[in-house]
Amino acid sequence: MASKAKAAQVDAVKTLESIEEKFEMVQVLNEKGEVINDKMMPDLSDEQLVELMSRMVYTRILDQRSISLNRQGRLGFYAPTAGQEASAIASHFALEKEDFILPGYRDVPQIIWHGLPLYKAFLFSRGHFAGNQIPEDVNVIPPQIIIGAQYVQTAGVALGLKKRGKKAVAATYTGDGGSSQGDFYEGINFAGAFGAPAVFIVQNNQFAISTPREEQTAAATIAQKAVAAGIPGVLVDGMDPLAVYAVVREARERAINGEGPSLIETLCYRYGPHTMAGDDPTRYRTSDTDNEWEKKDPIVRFRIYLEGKGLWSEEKENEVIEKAKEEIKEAIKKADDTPKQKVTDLISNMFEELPYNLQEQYEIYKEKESK
Ligand SMILES: Cc1ncc(C[n+]2csc(CCOP(=O)(O)OP(=O)(O)O)c2C)c(N)n1
Ligand SMILES: [Mg+2]
Repeated sequence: MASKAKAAQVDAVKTLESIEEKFEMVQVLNEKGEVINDKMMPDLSDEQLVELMSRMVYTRILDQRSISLNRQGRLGFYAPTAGQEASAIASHFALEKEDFILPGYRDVPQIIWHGLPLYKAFLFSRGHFAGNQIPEDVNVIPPQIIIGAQYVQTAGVALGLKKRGKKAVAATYTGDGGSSQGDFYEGINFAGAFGAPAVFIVQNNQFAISTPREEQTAAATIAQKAVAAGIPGVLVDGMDPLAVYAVVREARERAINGEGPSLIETLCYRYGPHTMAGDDPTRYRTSDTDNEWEKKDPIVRFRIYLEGKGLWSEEKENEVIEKAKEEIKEAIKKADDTPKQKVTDLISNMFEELPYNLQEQYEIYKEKESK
């Protein structure tokens, strides 16, 4: 006769539910640009607020121009960023020059604001090796294409910073899709175990190409995945620049104070396609959902907030737009003027010492290129 099941000692379902409900979304500005959470209001000067807005507007223009240049065949690989400006730019604004950034392919704006010259970002898009030659004083590594791989690398960079006694963090970005990768878990777990000063950001734009967030994980939030690694996790409104700045700044403070890494999920939306390589978002998203998210636009809400404080105007915005267009024009010209990549460049840039088979190929191409 089957023995009666023992009464459960703990209610595992209740434990899960009680954890999940704690991950409420942090917000400072609502969709109308009103402050709804003064306690979280970051300590930013008027000048810094204007700078943050300027960078977001500039980045939106850069996105529009990049899409157009791509359509003209003047850029190569490009992953659109519109809609993600609060998530990407305000999170980066909370970092310092000495911090390291390990980006994914959609995080090119953050590394530009960290110091990568714009023309190099365009060369990266064209697959030119010079786009991945980062100036010595710019603490970034080239954008990662392998989903999630940068999370493991970030744990290593952060541990290196800790061992050298630096007051700096390693910050990284992946997407909602990236949070399903093994590298994601390995990275946050390792950094947690070693108390490494890392800031792990997941830009949850709710789609991994066409796969919706709901099919990505049974977890109610991505932020709660921090619990298993024993590190703090925060869910933040990724369309709200002030909330994003506040939570990333706090995570950075904890990290440099020796309190280890954090995981931050920024809930946002990409307005455009996944990349310019040809996916059609209308096949996996409705225009109703697009419209709903465009109402939450980070630039619109920040503009209303700043205008209310007398810090922003149409004139100011136009100045930023003109500056962006001018700089983009100069940068694309500089990219055009960069000598074309040769096969020998590609080979010689891969290794310090060439293996014999590549040495042979190198000689063959050198000969061809000399004609
Ligand atoms: C390891 C690996 N698997 C699959 C791919 C193909 N791939 C490129 S982008 C992408 C979706 C990633 O989505 P997400 O992490 O949500 O980032 P998003 O593009 O939305 O910013 C996939 C599966 C890849 N680049 N690397
Ligand atoms: Mg995504």
